[in-house]
Amino acid sequence: MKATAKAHTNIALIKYWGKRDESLILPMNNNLSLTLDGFYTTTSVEFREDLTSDSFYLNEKAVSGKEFDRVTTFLDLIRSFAGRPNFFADVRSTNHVPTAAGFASSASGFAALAAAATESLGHDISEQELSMLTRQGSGSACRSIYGGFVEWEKGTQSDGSDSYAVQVAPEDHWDIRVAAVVLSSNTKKILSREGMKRTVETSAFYSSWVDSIPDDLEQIKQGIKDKDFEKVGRIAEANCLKMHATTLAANPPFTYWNDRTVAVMDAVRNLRENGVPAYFTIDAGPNVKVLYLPENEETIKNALRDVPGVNDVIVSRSGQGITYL
Ligand code: 2P0
Repeated sequence: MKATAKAHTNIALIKYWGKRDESLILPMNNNLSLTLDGFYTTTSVEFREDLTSDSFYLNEKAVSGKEFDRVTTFLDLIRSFAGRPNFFADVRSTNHVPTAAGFASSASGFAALAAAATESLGHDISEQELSMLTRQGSGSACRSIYGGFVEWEKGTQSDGSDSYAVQVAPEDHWDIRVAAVVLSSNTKKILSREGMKRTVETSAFYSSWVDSIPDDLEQIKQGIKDKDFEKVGRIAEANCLKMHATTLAANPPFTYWNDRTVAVMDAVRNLRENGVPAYFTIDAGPNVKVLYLPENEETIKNALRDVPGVNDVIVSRSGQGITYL
C-alpha cells in the first residue's frame, strides 16, 4: 500500500547537544523545540512484494551514495520493527525546507519517512513508538512527530525504550513566531553529528552544559505555560549561547558563527534596547533564527533585512505534527 505523510521541521529552544549512545541516538540531555509551519517534507512510501531493492527520489531526483544508505538503513529498522524483513520500498520525498535558511531537512525528512513507511506496511503504531523509531534516523526528528512545543526525554534505559518526544503545548496554545534569517554565504564546515561528538569528548565546558539543562527546562516550560515571552526568549537565547560556548572549549576548538551571525545577534539586541522584544537562537551553522510576537512582525522583518549580509528573512508560525495525506 502506498502511504504519504507530511512532517514539519522544528527549532530547538533548549538544544540537543551530545549523545550518550551514538548508534541508538540517545541524547545526553532533555531538549525542547517548537515545530514550525513554514518548513516541511512530504514523503510517499510504497512497500511492494515485487521490488528487489529500495529506491529513493528527493525532489524528483534519484538519490545514491551516503544519503541513500542512510535511508535504506532506516528502512531496515522499520522493516524489522514491522516484521517484514523482505519487503522493499519506493520512496519519494519533496522537501519544502530551503537549504539556505539553515534548517536541517533531516528533522522533517526522517519524521515524514518514518510515518509514511510504517503506514505503508499497515503497521499500527502509537505516536510514542513512532517518535522512538524516528529518533534512530535523526535525533531532532523525533520532536517533529508532534506540533507546538515538544520535549525529547533523554530517558535512562540503555536500549532507548524511554527516549522519545512528548508534546508540552499544542500549536494553538500560543502564537509565537520565528524568523529564519538567510545569510549571504554559509558553508557549514562541521556537521552537527561530528561537532557534538567532539564537544562531548573534549570540551572543558561540556559537563557544565549538561548540569545547566534541568533548570533551563523547568523555567522555559513554566514560561510557555504562562505565555511569558520574555522569559521564554531569555532562556532560549542563553541556552543557545551556552551550547555554542562548549564548541569554543573543544579540542580542537571550533565555532559555527561568522561575522554575519554576530551582526544579526547585535541587531536583535538593538531591537530589545529599543523596546521590541526579540531573542535569537542558532543551531549547528551560521544562520540565526529570531523569536518574536505577531504584533512586531513588520518591525522585526525590516530590522533584520537591513543588516548587511542578510539575503532574506522567512517567517514561520507554530506548526502541527505528523499528518497523513
Ligand atoms: C537541536 N541540533 O536540538 C540541535 C541544536 C543542532 C544544534 O539536533 O546526529 O541532525 O542525526 O541525531 O538531530 C542537529 O542534530 O543529529 C540538532 P543526529 P541532528 O536541534
